[in-house]
Amino acid sequence: MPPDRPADQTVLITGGAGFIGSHLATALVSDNDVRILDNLTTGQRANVPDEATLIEGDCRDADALARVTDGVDMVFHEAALVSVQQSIDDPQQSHAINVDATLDVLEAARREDARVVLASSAAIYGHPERVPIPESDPKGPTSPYGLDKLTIDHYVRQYHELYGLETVALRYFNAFGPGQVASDYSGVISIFLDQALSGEPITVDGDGSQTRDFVFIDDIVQANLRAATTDAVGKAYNIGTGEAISIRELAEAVQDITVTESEIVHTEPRPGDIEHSQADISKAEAYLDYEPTVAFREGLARTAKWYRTQ
Ligand code: UD2
Repeated sequence: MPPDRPADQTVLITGGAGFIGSHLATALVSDNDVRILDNLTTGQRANVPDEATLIEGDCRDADALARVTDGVDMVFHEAALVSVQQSIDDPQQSHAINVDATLDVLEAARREDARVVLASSAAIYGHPERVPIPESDPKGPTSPYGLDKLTIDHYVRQYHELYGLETVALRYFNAFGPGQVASDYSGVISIFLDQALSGEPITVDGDGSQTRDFVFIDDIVQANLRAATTDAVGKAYNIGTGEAISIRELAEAVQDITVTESEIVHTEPRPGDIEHSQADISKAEAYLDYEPTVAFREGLARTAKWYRTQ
C-alpha cells in the first residue's frame, strides 16, 4: 500500500487560494513545499496558508506557469470556472479557463514529468441513467461546464496513455464546507446558510425533490492526498459519499441547524436541472482506499459554525 499522503514533495496547487485548493494547501504545507498559482478572481489571499508560496497569475500566462512548475513533483489542478450558469452565459470563457488552461498545465507537467491530479466533476454525467452512478456510465453533459470537464477528464487519461504521465481525475460530486463563499454562482449549501443566517427566505428551486450527493471538504482533500500517492494512475474516480439527500431535506436541515426563523419558499425549477445525482464510490474505495469520514449533518454543522463567524 502506498503512503496515504505525499511528503517531501514540491507541489503546485492551481486555484490554491480558492475553496478546495486552499484546504488542500493547508493539508499539505507541513510536509511539503507548496506553491500556489491563483489569479485571485474568486480565490482570496487570506485563504493561503503562511508557509505556502502564492504566485498571483493565470494558468494561461506561459511565464508564470513556467516559473511555478519549474522543478515541481506534482500538480493539483483546481483552478476553474466552477459555475454552471456562468458557463452557459459565456461558453467561450468557460472553455478558455476550463480546457485551454488545463492543456497548458498538462504540457508544463509533461516537461517536468510531474504527476497531475485533476478536479473533474459529476457534471460530466448530465442526466444519469441510474443512481448511484458508476464511472463507466454514459456521459451526457448538459452545460458547457460539464462538457469542458469531460474534455479535460479525457485529456488527463490521454496524457497517461500517450506520454506515460502519472495522472488521476477526481470527479467531485457536490462539495461543501467552511470557506465556500455564498454568491449567486456558488453551491446551494452556501446559499441556504447565508439566507438562513441573515433571516432571508430559503429559496428551493422547484419542489425540492431533486437530490445531490454532498461531500464535505475534508473528504475531498482526503481523495486528493490518496490520488497523489496511488499506483492506480491513468484513471478517473467518483468522489462523493455514496449517499444523496433531497434539496427540500437540505433546506429543512439548514433551518434546524441554524435555528432560523427563515421560511422555505419554492421558486421556479431551474431550467435543465439534474434530477438525481449520487456517486457510486466503490472504485475510489477499492483503488484509493478512499472512505468518506464526515457525515452530512456533522459537515453541515461545521459549515454553519464557520458562516456564523463571517
Ligand atoms: C454543482 C457544482 C458544479 C458541479 C456539479 C457536480 C456549484 C455551484 N456547482 O452543480 O460546479 O461540480 O455540482 O455535481 O457548486 N438550488 C436551490 N436553490 C438555490 C440554489 C440551488 O434549490 O438557491 C438547487 C438547484 O436547483 C439544484 C441543487 O440545488 O437542484 C444544487 O445546485 P448547485 O448549484 O449547488 O449545484 P449543481 O448540482 O447544479
